[in-house]
Parts: sequence; structure tokens; C-alpha cells
Amino acid sequence: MKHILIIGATGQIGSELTMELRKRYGNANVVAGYIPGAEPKGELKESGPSAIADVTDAEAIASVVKEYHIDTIYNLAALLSVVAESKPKLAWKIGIDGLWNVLEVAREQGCAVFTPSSIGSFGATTPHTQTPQDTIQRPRTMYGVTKVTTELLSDYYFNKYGVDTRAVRFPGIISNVTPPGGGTTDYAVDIYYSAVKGEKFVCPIKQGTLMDMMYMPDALNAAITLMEADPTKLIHRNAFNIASMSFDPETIYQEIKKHVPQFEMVYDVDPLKQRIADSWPDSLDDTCARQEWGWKPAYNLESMTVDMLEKLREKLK
Ligand code: VAH
Repeated sequence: MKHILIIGATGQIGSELTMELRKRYGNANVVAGYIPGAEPKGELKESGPSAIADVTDAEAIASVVKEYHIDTIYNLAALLSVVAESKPKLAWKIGIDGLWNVLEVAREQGCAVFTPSSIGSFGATTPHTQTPQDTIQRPRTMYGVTKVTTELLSDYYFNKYGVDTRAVRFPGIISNVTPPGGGTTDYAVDIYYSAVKGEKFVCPIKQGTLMDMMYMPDALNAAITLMEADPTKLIHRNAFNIASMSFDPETIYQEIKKHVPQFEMVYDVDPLKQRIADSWPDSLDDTCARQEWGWKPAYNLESMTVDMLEKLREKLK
């Protein structure tokens, strides 16, 4: 039986990943790791154990792993792309110093580790269309620098110490539970909230800017399926391209308008977000994930929009 620790369990991905893992592995076997000031609340708190797990505190991580006999760690601690540009040293401290703590604990105590990378690990010199699994990665954002380093350090711990590290390169993730915090792709979540609230949406990304996006249920399924995959079938480990949809602001706006005809959007481009978005791929080639561990998304823009609007109407009524 797996005993799992999620570091960053109250974040956009962590809050839903914890609940999904509890559904699959039993509530008592999935520990919600958090930092003081960001305690789990509601069902996340009531449905299973939680513990302080500050990724920058190696001893704290080691003691939680020992106390709960953890054999699998999902390390979701990170500053997202926009915030990381204003706090680059903190982004490194959480993203890399923190990762090193997690990998050392995993090496000493025999845990598997999932630390996601991102399409943000690619840069302006990466082929933008159908970005290959193995290609040049020279990002100019601190977020991207931490994600490339995450991939390299996680592979290093696998190759040198045999630590079972695996990861995916997440695209922009769209969800209706916990809002994202400080990312370039946040517009693709905010636009649904504006539509349901009957507000005009002011889009910070210019028309025609393609980015890979994914609905949260597919993102969760990717992380869990990869961690359950037969390791003998994995040629890659850190980190797999995964893809489900790629769109620009106008496309998602028109899709929402099919359901909310009076919905209005205007553009007010944020230069930093636009500069970051321009450096990221337009679309990814995820053949390796499909071949090595059976990756297959369930949602596209149409089905995601129906579900997002339905869930947000319920949540905001
Ligand atoms: C961000 N949502 O925008 C995150 C993600 C690929 C995008 O990394 O920073």
C-alpha cells in the first residue's frame, strides 16, 4: 500500500491532487503537507492527515516522511512564472534548494519522487511547434531556469543513486477549485470566472498567442498514472511532454461565448506575461508519454468549457 506525502497540498494542483489520491489510496494514506499560514481547510483538512512540510526545511521533511512511513512524495512547491520574476532568489530557494532537500530525504528513506516541470522549461530558441521531447532548453525566466534544473537534478538522483524520480512538463492548468497564483496562463482560468460573474474580461495576453493548456482532471491523471507506470517501460523520466489542447485568448473567448452570448472581452496586454508567453511553445509533441506510459487526455476545449461553466455556476451562486 502506498503512503503518500504531497508537499504544497493547498496550492492549485496540490489541493485537488490530494483529494484524488485519497480517493484512490485511502484517506489515511495521503498526507497533506503545508506551510504555516497556508493550512488545509474544509474537506482537505477533514478528509485525512496533514502535517507541516516546508520544502526548505530538510529536517521537517525527513520527520514527516519517517512519522507517516512515506514511500512516495509529490513535490509541488514552486513559485509560478510571473511571481518568480519578482522574487528570483526565493524561486530558486523553494524550487531547487527545496528539491535538493526532498531528493536527499528520498535517497535516505527510499521514496519515489514526482516534481513537475513545465512548458516554462523551454525558451525562445526551442522549436515552438510540436516541441520535441528531447530538444534545446534555454529559458530566460527564473521559473524556466528552476524547471530545467529540476529536470536535470531529478535525473541525476535517478542515474547516480537510483532514486525513482519521475515528472511531466505541465502546460497551463485550468481548474475550478483553487485559483492559480501568479502564472502567465492564469488568464485561461480568470476568463471563466468573469464569464460566470457577468463581468467584461480584460485579457493580459494578446490575440494569436498560442499556449498549451490542460484541464485539471487530465493533469491529475497524468501525474498519478506516471507514478504508477511500469518503470521498466520508461525511457525518459524527467520530464515528459504531455499535451491536450493549445489555444489563444480569442479561441477560448469564442468557445465561452457559445454558452454565454453576452460575454465581452477586451485586451490590455501585460508586457511581462506577454514576453514569457511568447517564449513558450505553441504546441507540444507528447508521443513519448503516450508510448512509454499510456498518456491520453480526456478533455478538449469544448468539454472543458462545459464542465468549467457548470462547476463555477454552482460554486459562485
Ligand atoms: C505559470 N501556470 O503560468 C503556470 C505554468 C505552464 C504554465 O507553469 O507559470
